[in-house]
Amino acid sequence: MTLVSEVRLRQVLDSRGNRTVEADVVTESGGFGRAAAPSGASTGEYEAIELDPSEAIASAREHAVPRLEGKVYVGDQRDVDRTLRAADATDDFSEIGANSAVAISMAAAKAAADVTGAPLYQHLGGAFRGEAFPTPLGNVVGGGEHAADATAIQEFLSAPVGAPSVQDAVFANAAVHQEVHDLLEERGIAAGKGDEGAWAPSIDDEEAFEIVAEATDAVADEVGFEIRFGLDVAAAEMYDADDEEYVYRDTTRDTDEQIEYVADLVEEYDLAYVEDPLDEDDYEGFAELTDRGTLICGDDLFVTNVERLEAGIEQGAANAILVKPNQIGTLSDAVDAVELAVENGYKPVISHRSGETEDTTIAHLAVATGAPYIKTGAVGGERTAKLNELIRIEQNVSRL
Ligand code: 2PG
Ligand code: MG
Repeated sequence: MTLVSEVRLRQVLDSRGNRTVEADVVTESGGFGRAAAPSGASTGEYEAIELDPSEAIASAREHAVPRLEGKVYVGDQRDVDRTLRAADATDDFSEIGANSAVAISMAAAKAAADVTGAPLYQHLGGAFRGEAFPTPLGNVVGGGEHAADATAIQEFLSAPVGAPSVQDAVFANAAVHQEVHDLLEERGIAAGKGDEGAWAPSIDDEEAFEIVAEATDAVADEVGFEIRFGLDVAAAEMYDADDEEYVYRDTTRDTDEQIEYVADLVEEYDLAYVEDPLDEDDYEGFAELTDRGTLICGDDLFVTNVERLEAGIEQGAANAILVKPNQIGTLSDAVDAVELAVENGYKPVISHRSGETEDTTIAHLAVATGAPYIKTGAVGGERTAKLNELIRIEQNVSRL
């Protein structure tokens, strides 16, 4: 056990070119860890609070750093995270910022791993894992809050469920991404990329379904294993609470129509996964849709928060939870959410944010917790940082 000797905080750039918080944690024995906070665009109403990075850093320097330096053992992650909560003294990290908290929390875990000489996934509990790696869900077409004038549904996610290895799965998602490009080109549709590197063509959702279905089928034929696809509807972003309806490009749907629409899509396209098909307050609607089949995942619904997940478990809302450490502020809280989910038969899906850095913590977290899925894009440096790390971990564990 070695004490935290220094916590350094700075602003760096994220993938959108926005400033974010990076933390270095140094230990008395010379251990070192560095991590950076990601940032969402389609943030849930109940997420922990991200402050302006300069304010978050100033506040963390004032309240948290003095409680950590020389006082907390770096290998005791729960104590690190409890100290961050005590320093903040609010429910939602609105004092020091969830961005400062998560960067310090993750950097401390990396410093602890460095001290022991173990890879981060082992330090986080992955020593007995490694047989079942997470299936990466790769964003190949998207719009919503991640790109202007593109699909209403935020993400169309390639899901290579039959891949024999993580490496095969990662390459398959990149191939689907490429195939989508070729199909768009054949149709004469120009497309730039959205925040997560997915194609963001100015097409309606119907055409996106056609293209993604064709692309996943074509790549599945080529690679010889099953590739399905899924969605992040991010429906809270399209929900108009006054009119109680979901607003699409050319149409609106009330809650019953939304449930029928999504259930029909699941059937028609054999969707492997649907995230946030309904508004973040609609536990009942989530429960109804969960009864209709497939993986229904709560992101804005649960915001990696065990209390919100408990409410979901009671009502049978969803059967999967998206886990984003910055939504709740610490690694301990994120792991608690994973454990509660697994105990209750919910699948944890470890996830990136639309604004990311080259930080790879979530790849290690996914392996360490034995999560069956990880959502971290298909292409782009801040996405491939995690995907390539998964490939390395797989090789390390399996000695491929
Ligand atoms: C989501 C995420 C990541 P954001 O909605 O699941 O894909 O987007 O980080 O913008 O909330
Ligand atoms: Mg989401």
